[in-house]
Amino acid sequence: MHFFKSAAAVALLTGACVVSADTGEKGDAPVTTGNSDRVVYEAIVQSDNVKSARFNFTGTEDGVGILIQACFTGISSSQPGPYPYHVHDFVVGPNENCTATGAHLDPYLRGEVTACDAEAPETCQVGDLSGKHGKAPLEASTGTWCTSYVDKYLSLDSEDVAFIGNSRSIVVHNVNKTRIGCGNILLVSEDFASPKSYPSSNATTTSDPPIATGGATRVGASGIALGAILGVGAMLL
Ligand SMILES: [Cu+2]
Repeated sequence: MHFFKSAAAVALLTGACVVSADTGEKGDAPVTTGNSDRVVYEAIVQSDNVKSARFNFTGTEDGVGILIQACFTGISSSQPGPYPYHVHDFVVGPNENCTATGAHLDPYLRGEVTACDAEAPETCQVGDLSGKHGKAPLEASTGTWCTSYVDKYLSLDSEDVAFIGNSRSIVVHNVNKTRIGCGNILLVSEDFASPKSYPSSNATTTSDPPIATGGATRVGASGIALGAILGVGAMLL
């Protein structure tokens, strides 16, 4: 029998008629702990429609959740946004095939029939970053837009079903859900000496990105370079 707990069930019991958050067949996502702020993952998305979307993932000082810093640049202006983006289950396929990344990371089997309620993030698909924290707005088309937040339900522990590493990827979508760019989430450092020493700069453009070897898409770059890009986010800590 599935464990089912949601406000909807309460509503049925009380006879109320409300629209509410779904939760997973396996329940709500638990808050993750033990996420070291010395561990750094990153993902870089580049495609015909996404000039650049860079993501940096680290643990937190108290180990609760993951700090995510992201900057989006030059998403095709013919698509005014806002743009959803998510952690997907699998790596990018050959020839930058985003379809190969599969579905959203959803270990608690929540599904996506009902949209994520950002007021109840534990009920959302674990990988639904934009559902929980907001989509990338029009500014991501016209220039660069950055964001920074802690997601309490993703994990840096390879034993955790909400682990972002190994085979996961980031996919950026158009408004109509079309996949317009994707990149693998790669480990940068397991013991980054000083995660808060990223130089702060207003880096708005970078040199040509390195091409990943052995990977299926153009991903890569150094954590330091990304840190520079994301310096603004680091300053928000
Ligand atoms: Cu997605």
